[in-house]
Amino acid sequence: PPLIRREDYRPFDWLVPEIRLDFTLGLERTLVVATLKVERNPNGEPASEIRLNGDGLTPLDVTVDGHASNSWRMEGSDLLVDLPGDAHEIRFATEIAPVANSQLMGLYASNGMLCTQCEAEGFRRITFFPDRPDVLSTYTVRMEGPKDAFPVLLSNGNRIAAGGGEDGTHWAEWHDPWPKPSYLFALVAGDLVARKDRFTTMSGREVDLAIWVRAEDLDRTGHAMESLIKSMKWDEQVFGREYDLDQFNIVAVGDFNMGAMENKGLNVFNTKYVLADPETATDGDYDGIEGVIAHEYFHNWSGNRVTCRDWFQLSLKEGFTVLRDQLFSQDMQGEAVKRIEDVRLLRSVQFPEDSGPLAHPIRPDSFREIGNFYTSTVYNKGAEVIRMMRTMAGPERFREGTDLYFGRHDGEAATCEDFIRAMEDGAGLDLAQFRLWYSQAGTPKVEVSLAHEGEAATLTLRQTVPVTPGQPDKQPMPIPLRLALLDRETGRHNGEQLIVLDKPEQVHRFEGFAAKPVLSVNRGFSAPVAIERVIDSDDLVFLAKNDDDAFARYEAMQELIVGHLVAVVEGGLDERVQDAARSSIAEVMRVIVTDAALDDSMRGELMMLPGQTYIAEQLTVADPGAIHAAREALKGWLAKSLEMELVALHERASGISSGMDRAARGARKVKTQALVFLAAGNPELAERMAAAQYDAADTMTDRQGALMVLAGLAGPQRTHKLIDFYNRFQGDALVIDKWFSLQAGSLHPHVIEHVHALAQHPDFNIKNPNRVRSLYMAFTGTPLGFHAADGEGYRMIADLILALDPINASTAARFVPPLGRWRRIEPGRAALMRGELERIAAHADLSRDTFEQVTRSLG
Ligand code: B3K
Ligand code: ZN
Repeated sequence: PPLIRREDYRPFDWLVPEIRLDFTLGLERTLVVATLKVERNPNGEPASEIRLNGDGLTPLDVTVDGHASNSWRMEGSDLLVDLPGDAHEIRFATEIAPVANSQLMGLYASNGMLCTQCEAEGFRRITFFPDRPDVLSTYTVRMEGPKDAFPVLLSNGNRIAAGGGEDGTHWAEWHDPWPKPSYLFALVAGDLVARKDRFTTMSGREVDLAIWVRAEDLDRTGHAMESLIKSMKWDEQVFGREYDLDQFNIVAVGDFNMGAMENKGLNVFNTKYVLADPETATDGDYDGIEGVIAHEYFHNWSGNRVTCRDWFQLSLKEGFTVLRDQLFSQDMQGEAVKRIEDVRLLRSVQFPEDSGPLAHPIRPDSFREIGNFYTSTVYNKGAEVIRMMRTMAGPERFREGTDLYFGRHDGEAATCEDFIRAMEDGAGLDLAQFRLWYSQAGTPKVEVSLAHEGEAATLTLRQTVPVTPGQPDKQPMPIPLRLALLDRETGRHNGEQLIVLDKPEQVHRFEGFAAKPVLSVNRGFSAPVAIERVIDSDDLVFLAKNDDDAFARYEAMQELIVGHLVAVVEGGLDERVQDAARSSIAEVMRVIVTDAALDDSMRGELMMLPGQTYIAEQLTVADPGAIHAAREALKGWLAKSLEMELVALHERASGISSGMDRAARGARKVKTQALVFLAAGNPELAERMAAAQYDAADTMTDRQGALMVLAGLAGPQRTHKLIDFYNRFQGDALVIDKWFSLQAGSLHPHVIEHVHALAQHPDFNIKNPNRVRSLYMAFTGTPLGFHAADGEGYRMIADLILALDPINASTAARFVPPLGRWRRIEPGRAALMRGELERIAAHADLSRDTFEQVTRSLG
């Protein structure tokens, strides 16, 4: 497969101002007649033919300007049609087989319904078209099909006509007035019911809202609808963005490659991000739904009204939209906890990506398969980069920048450079050097030290940007650091400052400190960097107890624990030093567990130990077994030292009534956190308490939390509750997904055998991405399973990739990165991981997706 380069971008030679699609729908066979109005692009090259992308299609009945045409040919899978003049109408038909489409790209069948997924290059599996985001057309879509199988017919925009035939068929015609690229096209046909509501926009437009699901799921759509209405309101208030059609439809689908898709006026969602009630969805699921509904809705402006010129610009819409959904969720649920959650995700997924063989800038320079670049780097680091602009400009000036961006580029396919320029002009920032954040990969490292002499504190900051594949030399980048100097006695400070570190080294002097203050730096995680600071553990303890920035408080706790665990793993630590470190961690943890002034949501965050992958990131070469052992040992020690406090916390939290308010949610969070610790210190007690929590549970949050703890324990309650859970929820796909992933992601020493057995379970289905992910993605996080020293876990994932690749390439390729981490793992396991990658690479018929990921990972 060829390498596509950002530098090679050329405008398309033709414009396609209008397209009409006529579908004759069937699950086995669907006929598509496409009619394209094409005109020469004044900005393109004069060409005698037009290239229409296809993927696995055969053109039928090609006509040009109403006459049957022979002047076309195929080149690979593309259709090339001769066009002598400046404007033509091209028409052709294609025939597709939705039930046979296991890739779930293009038009496919799910549970008897038909639906589409076109981003990034799925439209070419439906019909021939210049399938690139800079070709914008207005779409008119007519669908016709059997009324009993497909009573509901949906597409983008507004429904303009509908009718029925005598023969049991019916039809509907939709028109979308907003020009859009093909990746935003969508069609849905099925036996669905809707939760309906209305929204009046700020200028008074009445919008009909509908969330379409299978009849049995209707009563689980309330939260999604509330989230949608909140998102629409928030985007008006915070970004001044108003909805622009008379209808907004969301459809939930059980077979879907990712979370959801922002098709214009017709968002298609994974059921996971729509359906919720307290018995079947956790508090985390509720938040996920709110965030993803918002994300897709926000794309209506950041993505649809202003789209991307080419796929290298993906972060233009994704990074920006992730930031928008993060800010929304911060406003809905509280800023501190949301920020901590976002940073945890960034560090556990994006940091490892940025330090491994798949590292790429948020605006990549080349790819073979764009599907491989829907990454945490493009999404989450992309959001961090725009968040830094917001931090430097302040929210008001940032808003001026986004207003200018939307105003300037409405209706266009834009670039990251366009966004940066709008920020410079609208927000008044100088981003000349800041552009490096778009072109350089790798997580910058910032070394921080604070000295004190006389009345002055001197801060020294030093940055390095690590070497990444294809980028041996790096320039220093502007790194905005929010910081404060805390008085050691009072814990107070005289205000926060923003320092932008834009040189390799900078020194800042602060006067008026008779005693050495304690430095709180990168507050709110103002820059996505790794801070390395010289700091006493006493100061970390002080910050963990006193810092008024919630994130910084969390961070101090993490740093304290990571420092200890890294020292343990690196070995040679003398017993006394080790005990002293553990005692100081236990001391802070006691304050966190018992502090009456802390709210439980925040307490739950502060109690969370740094994750396995984040700890591994701190080591040049990691031994997953050793990290796991050290982490469990610390957990056990903390549980033993704080057993009474943890039991009391669990008891108090159990007394808080169920409900969806902040207090009840916080209580549920700390309850399970307490069990997680106790399981490592006193497994018999934890088993009893978890079983009781399971039995008393009136929410999925409590039930899942209890079962997660039991799944990692050896006692009899493990089996009892797993059987009960299965019987209780059999047939509810989203809950059975949880049942799979709780077992596959557990700390149980026999997790590999469990996963082998689950793969044979009648409910396992390799064609359903949710089920595949719930079994195997959860497994790739297990130190004792995936990283089993004999390589059996690696082999299992490689076998999965090979089996899944011909069925669903984009899902298969997502399992490659865990194996690609080999360079950072101890030599024994590294060789085994590499061996599995080589075994995959040796297969001749790999998809473009898997081929690219495997070769880059071996690189
Ligand atoms: N834009 C889609 C992602 C499409 C992924 C295609 N492989 C969802 C989102 O980010 O909102
Ligand atoms: Zn998105």
